[in-house]
Amino acid sequence: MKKTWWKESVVYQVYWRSFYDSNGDGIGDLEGLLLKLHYIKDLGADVIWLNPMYQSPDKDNGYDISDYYGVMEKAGDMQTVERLISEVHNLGMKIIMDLVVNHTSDQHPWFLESRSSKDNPKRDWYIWKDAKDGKEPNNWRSYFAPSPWTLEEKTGQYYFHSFAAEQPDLNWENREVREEIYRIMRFWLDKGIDGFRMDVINLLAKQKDYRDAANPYDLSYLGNNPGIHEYLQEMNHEVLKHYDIMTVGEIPFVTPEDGLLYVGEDRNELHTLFHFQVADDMPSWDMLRYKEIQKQWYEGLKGKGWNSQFLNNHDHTRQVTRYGNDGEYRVESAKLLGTLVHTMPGTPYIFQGEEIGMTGVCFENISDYRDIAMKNKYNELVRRGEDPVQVLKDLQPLSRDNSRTPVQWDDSKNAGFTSGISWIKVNPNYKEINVKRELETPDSVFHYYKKLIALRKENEVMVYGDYADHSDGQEELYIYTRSLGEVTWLIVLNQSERTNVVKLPEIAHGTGKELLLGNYAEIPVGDSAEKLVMHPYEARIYRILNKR
Ligand code: ISL
Ligand code: CA
Repeated sequence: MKKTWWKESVVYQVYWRSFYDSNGDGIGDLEGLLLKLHYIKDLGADVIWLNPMYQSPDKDNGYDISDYYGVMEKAGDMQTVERLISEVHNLGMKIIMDLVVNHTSDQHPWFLESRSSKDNPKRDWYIWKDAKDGKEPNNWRSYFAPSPWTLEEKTGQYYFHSFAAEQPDLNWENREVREEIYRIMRFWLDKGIDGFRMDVINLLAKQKDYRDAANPYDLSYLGNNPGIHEYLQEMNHEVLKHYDIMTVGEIPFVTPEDGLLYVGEDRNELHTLFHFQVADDMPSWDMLRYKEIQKQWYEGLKGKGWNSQFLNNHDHTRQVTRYGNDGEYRVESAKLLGTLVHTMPGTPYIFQGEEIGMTGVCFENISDYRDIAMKNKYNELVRRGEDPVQVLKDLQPLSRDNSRTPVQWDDSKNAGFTSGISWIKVNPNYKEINVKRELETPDSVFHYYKKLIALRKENEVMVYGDYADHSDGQEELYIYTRSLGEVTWLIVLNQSERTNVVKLPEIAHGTGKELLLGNYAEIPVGDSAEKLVMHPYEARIYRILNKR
């Protein structure tokens, strides 16, 4: 595989509105990020992924853009963005921005024009259809609404939205639309950013006939439609290939086979992707499924394309709560999951707060939640007659707000996030879990992450090493190797609340092993050349010493 900086990097995701508030209005902002840049640098991250900060009515936390050339007032202004880009670069890091071009806000001037009349020149910039039998054009659902079709009374047609009604989809078939998007991309790249995280980029092309779906709840009809690869190749040709950048596509509903069509190195589309097989198939931890997914992606992309590794982000419940143990073994388990993400093949992502083991939340009231996806779903079910208490309970575990509460900086009011009233409640556990304490505690989650990242910088095997699973079929243990040339690393994880005896694969027998990193302090007792005794949620990384 060709060596590139973005394969070797660790990306840190900044959900700025919950990162740090510099002016006391209760909302994190870019100035706040500037004030805390050294913290990200100290952790060792190489690249910052900044969630959307463009001008927006903010119905979906910035994923509904009304001006791609403007900056949301809450976030800051253009000057601050420019300062941010140069400060990040001064610190030797890079910054990538969100590119949200499947849809705009319904307040974008393009849409205001488009909806105004059937013969408006911008009519065709969005997707308009006539009613079918006096109803929506088909039986589909949208991500955030019961139907992806909303009626525009004035012109009597429906417009299409894969997400909320406030997020109409652009019509990528229209050449003017594409050209305008490429202009926007060049505008930001010319400001010096180092790439894009591309929001639901495989949704750009739509099914031609909008036929009814057999199962409308399986939203996969929204993505990977004919034409998508032509658009991405055109985008690459027009814009991407002219810059030294990284691109990561958010690509739901893909298997490794079609994933490769997006990131194959010979395809001239994207560098890497987020697929959602783990998130979609695993509401909670499922070791066998996880191993299978990793194996398939490893084999599918090997030598041809590059993967990304993550277990949470701003849309998915914090990993220690969803996949680990956020009670008795929070610290161990947060470190174990970090070990996993950073030793799997692909570029690892850290979502802000993950590095201190932040946990999900369970607010008492629907009014404490802010997430449009959750609120719309709640309203739909309650309107349908379901019990509001039960509905809330069912939606809580995977609510996107689980990961959106403010970063906990210290044990002062509002966790030191804001001096004002926070836009979303702070997790009540901030007195125990916060950055200040993490920095002061030598064996904290933060310091463990720091070591993990440093290891990646010093050891190419972590980036380019071959992967092999030696624990097929085992439900609590994950034992795998990464190897590059003469170097072999062995990673052993005990993803359970029990002490487990681990039989080592033959490759580790009769040779020495050097423990490079582990999440327990004591020297292991009971270990031998053939087996290890592993504590609950214990994780170890060994270097296998070659037989002489
Ligand atoms: O579950 C998912 C994939 O199967 C989701 O995470 C999915 O990727 C998602 O809902 C799309 O997310 C992105 O686009 C949305 C925005 O609300 C999210 O925050 C963003 O990450 C619409 O722009
Ligand atoms: Ca602010």
